Amino acid sequence: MKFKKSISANLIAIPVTLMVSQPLIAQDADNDEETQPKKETVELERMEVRGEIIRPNMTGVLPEQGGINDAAHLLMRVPGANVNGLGPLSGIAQYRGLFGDRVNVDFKGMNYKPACTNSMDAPLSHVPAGMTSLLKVYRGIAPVSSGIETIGGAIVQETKRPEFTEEGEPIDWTGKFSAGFNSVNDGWYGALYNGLANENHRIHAYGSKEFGNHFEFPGGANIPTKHDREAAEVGYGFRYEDHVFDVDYNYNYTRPTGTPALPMDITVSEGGILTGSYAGRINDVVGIKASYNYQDIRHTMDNFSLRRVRGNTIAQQNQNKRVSDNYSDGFGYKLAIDFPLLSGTMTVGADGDNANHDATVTNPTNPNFSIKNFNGAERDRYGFFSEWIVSPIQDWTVELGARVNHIEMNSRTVSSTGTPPPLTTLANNFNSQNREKTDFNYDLTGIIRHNVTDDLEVELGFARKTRSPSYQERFLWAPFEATGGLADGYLYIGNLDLQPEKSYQGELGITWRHGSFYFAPRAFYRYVDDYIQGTPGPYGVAKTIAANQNPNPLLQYNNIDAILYGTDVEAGFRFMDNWRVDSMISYVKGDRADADDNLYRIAPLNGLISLFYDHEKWTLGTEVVGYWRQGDVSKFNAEPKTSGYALWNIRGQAELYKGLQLGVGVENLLDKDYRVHLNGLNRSLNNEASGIAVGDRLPGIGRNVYVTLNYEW
Ligand SMILES: [Cu+2]
Repeated sequence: MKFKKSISANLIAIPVTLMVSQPLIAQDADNDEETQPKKETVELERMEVRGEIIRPNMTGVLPEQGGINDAAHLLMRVPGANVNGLGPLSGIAQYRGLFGDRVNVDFKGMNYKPACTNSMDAPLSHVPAGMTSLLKVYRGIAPVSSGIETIGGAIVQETKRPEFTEEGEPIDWTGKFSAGFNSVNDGWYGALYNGLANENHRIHAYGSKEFGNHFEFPGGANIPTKHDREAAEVGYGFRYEDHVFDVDYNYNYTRPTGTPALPMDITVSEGGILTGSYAGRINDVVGIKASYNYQDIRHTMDNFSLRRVRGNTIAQQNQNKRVSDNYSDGFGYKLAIDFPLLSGTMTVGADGDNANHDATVTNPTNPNFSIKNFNGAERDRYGFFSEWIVSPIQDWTVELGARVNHIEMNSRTVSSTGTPPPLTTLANNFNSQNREKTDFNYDLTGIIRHNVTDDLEVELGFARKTRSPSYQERFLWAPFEATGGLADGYLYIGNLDLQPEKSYQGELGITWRHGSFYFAPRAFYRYVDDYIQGTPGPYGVAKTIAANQNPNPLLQYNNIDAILYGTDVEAGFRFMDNWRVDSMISYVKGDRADADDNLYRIAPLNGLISLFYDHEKWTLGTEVVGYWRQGDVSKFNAEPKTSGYALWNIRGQAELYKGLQLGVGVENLLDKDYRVHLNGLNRSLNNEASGIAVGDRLPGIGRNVYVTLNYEW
């Protein structure tokens, strides 16, 4: 079948994961297949040990054994992808200049809904890097089946599961223990996985614990960036012939953890995701995948547990203390059926989710002060999609997708007590308006792939994608910084009249591999009609309230037009049997189309190049990560520019004993002092002692020596 051929032809080396042994990768690839009874052969070559393309257009990343706890930070190793790091465990996925709700994160068929109004518990933060077995990113245009709203791309996060044994084989016990230490924050982590399986049943349990102090940098410490998190997962699966059922429960308990880019820090984030899934084939012809999930998350943050609160006297400080309690709960489902159609494969499906958000703001020293920030803010999505992949003539593949989404939003009435009267006026205004909103959106994709030769594939794609406004963008009724983690220090108000975003995207990709060389450049151009962004305006009472709290002009979410374009490239080669060079480069430019401005929070031109020596029992290498200065900053919120920098890392790994791997490395070897453009602006008074004023860019981590130990059986 042409499609299968195209998969193996697309296996190229991705310099995304260092220090990972080949057997581990091969096993993860097996895991991935094993959940889909329809086997697709994915060949792994010796050279391709750093990652793989799981299907055309998809890149896989395995958790690195370096100093990473936050799974979102793995994205820094994917071309075009990056992370908005609000804190050590609060990374928001960014892909080609779009981030937050615009990038779909799939975990076991569900889309996690952060409880925090500022996304401190961003989707990738629910499962730690240590428990993530594979992070997959669709490069370029994400298929319509990959999520309900995928305007900015799609990411899949996976955890380990045992594989069913073959008929007649005994019970198989597999496990993995991993632990590590980072010197830059005296951080420790440990994770233990155990799985038992026979041919019909499988169970697994996972647990992890991680904690660390504030990150150091050459100017001092970035306070607060301490973190403390526990996570666990249990699961049971059952197989009968071609039918596999799985039930998993994934739980996260985050203790006080800093987010210096935001006005508050996490005090508790706690909750779980229950998923049930079925995958099967009927008569070896029709494939069915179905899943259901339920999530229930509680999140509390404050501005005084981990940082100093503003005020010269105790009384002033007490007056400024704030606690915010946030909740999100909801359920989701997905059904996808695939079958042969006109020599291709057709997939049709339905998916949806209902999410409810509540948030209050109180003052622990003043029981009369209470604000209902969000009350029953509801966002319900109902989608239907179809996707057809066909190879009409040899060496040509066509992928066509269509999706319709019906999105319903509503909010209960809000209130404020013990606050200045103008706030009550705003609450009454909000309550008197019609808050029930319905959007009908449709997405279309069309991709053509052509295998010009066995070594060269060319891809041309077009997509129309949509996104309805978030609950914050529609229902933020008073000036707050509850912005899904924008971290620009501005106060925002929502807009009930917002229209959904419509994106039109063109994509050109080339994958060339010849012998031990590979080269895979991609270019894209995107026009977003009704892109949602803050704009200043009169806004009456709200503006008066905002002016008393924040010198910056109040912003309201509005529809503008935006253009994003850029390129991302990965390339490398292997030489003299044991040496390899891998590199990647990412560039994106974001412009406002209807005014003279740049888009906010766009990653500067960045790249990575590495040189490694692979021995049978050990690997040693070095890499340089470079970020150009970012001068194309947004005017609407006076985004500061960032200087460029280069970091030098050294990494080594050795197999001490069968299955036992020791990793050692130094990141930022020269202890460079640098600022990370995507991390947002400092909001913590504690950082002033280290020369980082409120409103300054936050520092990147200083020199970090790490040690990791992994034992797999
Ligand atoms: Cu929060």
